[in-house]
Amino acid sequence: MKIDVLTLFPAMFAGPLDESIIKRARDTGLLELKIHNLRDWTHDRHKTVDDRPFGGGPGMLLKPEPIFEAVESLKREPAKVVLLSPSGRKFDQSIARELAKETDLLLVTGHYEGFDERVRETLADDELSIGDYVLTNGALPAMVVIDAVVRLLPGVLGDDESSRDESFSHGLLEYPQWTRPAEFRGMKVPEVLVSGNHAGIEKWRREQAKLRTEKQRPDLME
Ligand code: 4FV
Repeated sequence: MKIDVLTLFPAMFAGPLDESIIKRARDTGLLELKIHNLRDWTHDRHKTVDDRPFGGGPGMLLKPEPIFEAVESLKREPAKVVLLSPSGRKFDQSIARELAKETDLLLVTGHYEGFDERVRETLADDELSIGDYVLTNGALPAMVVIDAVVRLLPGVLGDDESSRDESFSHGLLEYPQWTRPAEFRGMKVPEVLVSGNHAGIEKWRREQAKLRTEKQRPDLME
């Protein structure tokens, strides 16, 4: 998969995407990730990317020209242009699975009060929000999307890192798990898990996942 990111804060991407599984995906060529500075598509001495909103109001908006020029020069068919903003559809595991089927993504991250509406109307194939809270810019949302999507790409997770039975894979939260020691400070592992009765273990785990979801995320049960 190829992912291009358009941002005013390229340095924010150094670190989170240079470690562990995402780093391995980049090293093995399963992911080609490029971070682009929006200011590279400005032509004035001050590299202006923002301006005041028509009709007044607080703050500044991202101007259309630099973003249009950047997207037009970066977009390769069949790349999907995705805006990151609080007014996007709520990103979740099913959308992550959806995006993992794409070959090329162009993530456009916001800043200030957001985008000139013509960016949304004309350039965006999709718009995603990572949650109902306001961040200082769209860099972290882009990294969240990249992490959730790339780990689903075939060959990225080793067999000991499966995405098979994890949270949201069956619409439920994950069942509780224990590892050695079987007893720690008097706290024992549930008998069923050391019983060797695999059918019993599967049944118990499904029940636990349901109980946890009902308690923590009843909205998921609907
Ligand atoms: C955001 C979110 C988010 C809003 C103002 C950047 C900031 C600034 N993006 N999911 N939540 N963006 O808060 O995606 O433009």
